[in-house]
Amino acid sequence: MEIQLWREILNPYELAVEELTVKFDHLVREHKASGLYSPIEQVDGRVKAISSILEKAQKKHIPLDEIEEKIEDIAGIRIICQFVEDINKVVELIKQRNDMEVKSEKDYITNMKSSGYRSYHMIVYYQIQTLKGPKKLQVEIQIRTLAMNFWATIEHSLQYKYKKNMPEHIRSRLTGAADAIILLDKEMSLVRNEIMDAQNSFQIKANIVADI
Ligand code: 0O2
Repeated sequence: MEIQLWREILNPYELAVEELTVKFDHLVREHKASGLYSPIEQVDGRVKAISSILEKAQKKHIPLDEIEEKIEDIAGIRIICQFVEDINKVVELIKQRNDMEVKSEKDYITNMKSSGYRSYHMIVYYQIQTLKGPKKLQVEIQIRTLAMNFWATIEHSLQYKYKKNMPEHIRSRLTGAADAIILLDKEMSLVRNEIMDAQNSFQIKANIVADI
């Protein structure tokens, strides 16, 4: 396919990623401006590289004219949270919006992948405006904690380095690290609960004093 044709296909996805990044970043600012805890820590976005699209199409036997329909993650947004509990809050925030429509969800947190990968995936339909009029696109939103993201980033680079031949001792280290990440997220949740409890009892005390 000509590079010009690729540009035409990918341009709308670039717009979708830019718009959605701005919108999620704005949600963070809205929480902070209202004095609320933001379940979103960080937002990243990317349009899949042409080489990765072609690789996926080949792997899944997808004809070039079906790429936009069958490759759901041409546009990708990654939302990073501090705590596991924040992930569900982000999922609910997305479901409540009327500028995106959820097509499907994959919960790799409850059902961890055999690699050790954990993350919550949503495919949403998102409409952008182009010179030719409105266009509805699919966007993959990955929601994960900082710790899950650390693991996935390292594992992704190793996957890239070794392709299909990751040495067994590295694979088993990654499995061990995935278990450690589960534990770390649990420990951090306990810390979070302590902080919330402390804040609640402080609030209750403050209310009692105010009533006297
Ligand atoms: P990239 O480079 O991130 O774009 P499949 O790709 O066939 O496994 P499917 O249906 O396309 O499955 O989607 P799935 O399983 O929800 O995974 C889509 C994306 O999730 C991947 O995109 C990765 O970003 C991430 N992911 C899934 N499994 C793993 C894993 O074991 N390790 C890491 N690090 N990331 C994972 P791409 O296109 O594979 O790659």
